Amino acid sequence: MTSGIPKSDPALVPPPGLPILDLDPFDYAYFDNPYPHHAIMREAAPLFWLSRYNCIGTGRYDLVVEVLKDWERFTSARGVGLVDYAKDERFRPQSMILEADPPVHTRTRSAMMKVLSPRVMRGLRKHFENVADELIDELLDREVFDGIPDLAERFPLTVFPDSLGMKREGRENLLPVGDLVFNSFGPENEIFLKSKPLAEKGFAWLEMQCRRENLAPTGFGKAMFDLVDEGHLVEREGEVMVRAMLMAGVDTTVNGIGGGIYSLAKAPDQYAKLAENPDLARDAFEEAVRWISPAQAFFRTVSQDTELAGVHLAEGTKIFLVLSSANRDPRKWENPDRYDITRKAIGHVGFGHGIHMCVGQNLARLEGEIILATIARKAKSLELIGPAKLRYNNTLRGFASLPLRIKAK
Ligand code: OVM
Repeated sequence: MTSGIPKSDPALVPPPGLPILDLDPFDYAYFDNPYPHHAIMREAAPLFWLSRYNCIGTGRYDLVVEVLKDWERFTSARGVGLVDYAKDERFRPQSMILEADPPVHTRTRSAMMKVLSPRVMRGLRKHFENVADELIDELLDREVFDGIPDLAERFPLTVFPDSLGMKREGRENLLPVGDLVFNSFGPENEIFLKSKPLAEKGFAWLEMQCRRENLAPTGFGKAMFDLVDEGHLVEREGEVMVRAMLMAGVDTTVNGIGGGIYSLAKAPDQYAKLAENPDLARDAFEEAVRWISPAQAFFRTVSQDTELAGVHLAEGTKIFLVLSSANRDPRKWENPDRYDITRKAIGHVGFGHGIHMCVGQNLARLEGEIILATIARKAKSLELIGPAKLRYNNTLRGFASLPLRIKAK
């Protein structure tokens, strides 16, 4: 494993006229309360320069969308983190979907869409509901529990690897590996370095789990290798795509579900509304993805000299896209800081936008909806009874601990 360190490039200087921000969007203080920092980024100008990382950034909704739409000018193939694959060391073997542009991306994305199709999702619903039923019943018996390990981690860690068809042993490596991969999109700071030793042995293990001989005869993994057998992908591509599912599909849904539970526990009026009408669970989850933005930010790289918002951008400039800020941009959202399950949250960029928009979004929604609906059907109250503790990650926003009490209806 190599260490991905962004080497700030002295050739990259701030375009004239841009506000220069000295804030660090990857330090503990920022993560403790990112919202005032988002406001600074949004209000400074459409684009700003981050002096600590020598890159452009935007926290405005319309610009985040504009950049994400335009994959030709703003490439993903040079990495979607701070590191520029054209200049720096890659932290891990390059993804053929996340870190690729068309035409490669078109082929791999289409394979992933087949594996995670709406029809496949419909086939999973009943099983997911049964698992959620049993889990929430157990938690209702306990009444007091930690919403992260006991629920937000447990549910996806049960249903996701099983649906993929992966072996049981070693699954404890999934979260640490995801934690490190999502840290690696940011700088090599203390948060990144602390997550490294925990994941080191998981990387080799994960590579092995992606091989066809280690996958069950049914599930997403098998479906991916069926596409290999049909000639859509070569063997190694099949493995890389299974790896992408395992790296991208666990920590994200844990933080999405944790964020959904936190959102509802912090807004008792919204929980009451949901408990009255559990059919709102899918909207409640969607709004939580907007309000929390479990995936807070990604980068793109300027592929050729261009202009954006009237600013000249040099080829090779990294652009920091603050999805979480766009999701609370008052230019786009009314009362953006309010968690409102009846809001039309559609159009948020919590799953991204454009050709790279989260390919697992319907699986994430299925998991999130089912957990929130099951709680809402069975519990008359959902209360936070102690301090919510953050889990620090350079890309993901979520919690390490959520002390909760739920009472049966
Ligand atoms: C991949 C990959 C890994 C982590 C996250 C992700 C957010 C994709 O290997 O393609 O998407």
